[in-house]
Amino acid sequence: NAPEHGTALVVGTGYGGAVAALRLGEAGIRTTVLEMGALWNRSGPDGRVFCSTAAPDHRSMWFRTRTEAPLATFLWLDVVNKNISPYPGVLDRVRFADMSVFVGRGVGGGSLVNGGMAVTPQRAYFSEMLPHVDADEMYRTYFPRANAMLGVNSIDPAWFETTEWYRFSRVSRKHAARAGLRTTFVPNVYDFGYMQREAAGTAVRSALGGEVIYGNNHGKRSLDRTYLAAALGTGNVTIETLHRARAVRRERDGTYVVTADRIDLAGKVVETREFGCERLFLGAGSLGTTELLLRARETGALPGLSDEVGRGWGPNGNVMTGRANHLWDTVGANQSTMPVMGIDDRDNPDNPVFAEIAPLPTGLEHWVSLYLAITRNPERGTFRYDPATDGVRLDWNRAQSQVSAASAKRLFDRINARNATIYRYDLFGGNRTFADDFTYHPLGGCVLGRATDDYGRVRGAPGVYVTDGSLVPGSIGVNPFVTITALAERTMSRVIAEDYAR
Ligand code: FAE
Repeated sequence: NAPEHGTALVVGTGYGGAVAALRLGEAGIRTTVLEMGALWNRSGPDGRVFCSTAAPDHRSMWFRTRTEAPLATFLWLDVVNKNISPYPGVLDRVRFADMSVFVGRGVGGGSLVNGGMAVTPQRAYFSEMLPHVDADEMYRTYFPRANAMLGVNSIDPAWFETTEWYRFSRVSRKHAARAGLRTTFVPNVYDFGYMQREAAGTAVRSALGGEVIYGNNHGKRSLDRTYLAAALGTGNVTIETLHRARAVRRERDGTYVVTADRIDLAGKVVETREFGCERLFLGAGSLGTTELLLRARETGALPGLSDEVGRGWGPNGNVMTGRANHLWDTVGANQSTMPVMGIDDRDNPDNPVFAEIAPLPTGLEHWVSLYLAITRNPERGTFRYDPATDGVRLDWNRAQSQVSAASAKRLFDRINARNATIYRYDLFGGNRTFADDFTYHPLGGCVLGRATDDYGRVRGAPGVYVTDGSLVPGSIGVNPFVTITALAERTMSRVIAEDYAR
């Protein structure tokens, strides 16, 4: 296979990859994008692109025979997961020894499966995590740019107060208030105008139809409708789907070659291709980018990479928990899948927590208040290359997760005490009240200013850049995609102005 020379190559179509693709395309640079997942634009036999959470089929998960939803059971029954046939479905759960990581697969990456919560971090905590980044510039230029491009909007507070679809949030707000805790609205990329039409019965239901972790058929401004659509619109960007980048090497002339396996819908490798490029932008996410760079360093393909590659990983302190409400405190059979409110105790110096009030849309009253708490867990994990499997292992243990669970427990013990309520034991398996063994927010592995310079230029590999969540050092205190997008915007404007001008 002769290398096919393009000017720039992007790996991954999540937030980091999508920003890179658009800004390169706009600058007139011919850009090829490799994405291991599928393009989600064609309806199945049921007339829908994505399957629903309640009735998952082959489209739900990445090559599985059974779904692996985050909430395993309900009333201790295994009613949530279903048998499916293997297919390049949209949600993947990557299992390491003591931590599993949920990620999106497909054109749009995590934006296809996530809850759409679009939160700009507190400035003080952003600066604590990323002290070398000019916060003035971020909050003046790049956070506003990211919010505008992603189509972030907020729920109409008047509608929120009256609609049955957010009763679950109002009940949790009341319980938090009794414990002296503040709540705040959380912006989202889901179109709230569309959601109100769903509620009125004039639009097809998506968020109000139980759709989220296996994709939304309507309403959500995922990246394929924002950044990636704009990138393709430049005429300079092409996306190769079902292409999994496996290896990176540097040629004598300083260009790079990425080896990628093209798979079919059964997961079989049908072709191995080489893509040459002058500059390589890694947007394969915290797991994908770190694995590519670790493998390149450890197999000797890019021996100059820093020892920092693989370090500084964290789950953003994610913990889920559920509380059992009193019979008179109904949360409603009808629940929107898009969270819009969080318990905001981030300014508590003893135990800062941001706990989102999560829906549990089963179509039945269940009296459960569910939460995704984002704690400030300072523990960090390390990825190591395993030559036996040609994959990576994650050094992260249960005691490290316990730090997150303990912090969430301090907050929810307060709420339970003031409301005379208890935790639910039936949701996460093993009678556990806190699920701290999985994360939706993998961050780090190629931390900004350590494995890269302050603009994502990979140390020891000139012309290679990281633009995704692997830059963020393990914690950002809120849901991460706005931060990832804003940092990618900052990197791309610097790289196009400086590196391409040379
Ligand atoms: P990401 O979006 O993961 O994109 C990486 C892309 O690269 C994917 O499309 C991969 O398929 C692809 N890829 C990986 N390896 C390769 C390879 N070797 N070759 C080719 N392609 C590859 O990365 N965040 C929020 O801010 N708000 C939320 O409400 C929220 N809810 C979430 C709910 C769920 C269920 C999940 C899973 C995540 C949620 N997140 C949320 C996290 C958010 O989606 C995540 O931080 C970003 O998607 C990460 O963006 P990256 O660009 O780093």
